[in-house]
Amino acid sequence: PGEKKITVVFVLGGPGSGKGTQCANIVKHFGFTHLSAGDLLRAEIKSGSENGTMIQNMIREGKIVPSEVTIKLLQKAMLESGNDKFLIDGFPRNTENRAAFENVTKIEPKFVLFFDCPEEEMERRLLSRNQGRDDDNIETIRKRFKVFVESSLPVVEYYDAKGKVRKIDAAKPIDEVFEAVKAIFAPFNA
Ligand code: UP5
Ligand code: MG
Repeated sequence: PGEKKITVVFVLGGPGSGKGTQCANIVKHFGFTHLSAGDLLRAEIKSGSENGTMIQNMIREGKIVPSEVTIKLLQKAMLESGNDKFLIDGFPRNTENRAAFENVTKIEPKFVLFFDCPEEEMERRLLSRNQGRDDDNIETIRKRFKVFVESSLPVVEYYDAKGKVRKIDAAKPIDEVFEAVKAIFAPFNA
């Protein structure tokens, strides 16, 4: 165990399950810093970094960007935040992401918040989001769903076996989902 007491919660769930929406609520009530791996990767594309084109192509195909790229962005954002409580949203997305994060940072998540939502509902939400995301088209959405089931759900299962998963029914309206989320984070208000 490291010297500094850092609290990390992984926020996982399928594309459009509401990770970003609920993280914004958690930040307001519980003093966490929200780090969306997808947002950090999209910012990296915009910044014109040398990895930008590679990241853009992978996101368009719904593929998972190499761990070292994502982990570097997460570590930098954690340092720059000055906070010690983090919601890491949309990461780890596969077993390799998970193992690499553990090895590099030595951080174990406090728990995993898992937003459970049927694909048809997630598809509806993504197709009506209209935020100009390159990956919100039906072809890429189907690829994202497939990668989620094949690569990301095993990460949830790994933490579930350790008793660390807090599963939320994410198909309900936003405020009802947040009521369930609040119950899980209540200890952090102390
Ligand atoms: N909405 C939200 N909650 C709702 C509710 N309860 N009822 C009705 N509507 C609801 O929500 C999506 C939409 O639904 C919004 O319009 C919202 O208002 C509405 P949002 O909160 O944005 O859902 P979220 O789960 O955050 O969806 P997102 O599309 O961001 O999830 P993804 O996991 O697909 O996207 P992410 O940005 O994490 O990753 C994108 C890509 O980046 C990946 O496919 C991958 O290619 C790459 N990536 C990596 O390679 N590595 C990483 O570590 C991370 C990403
Ligand atoms: Mg998101």
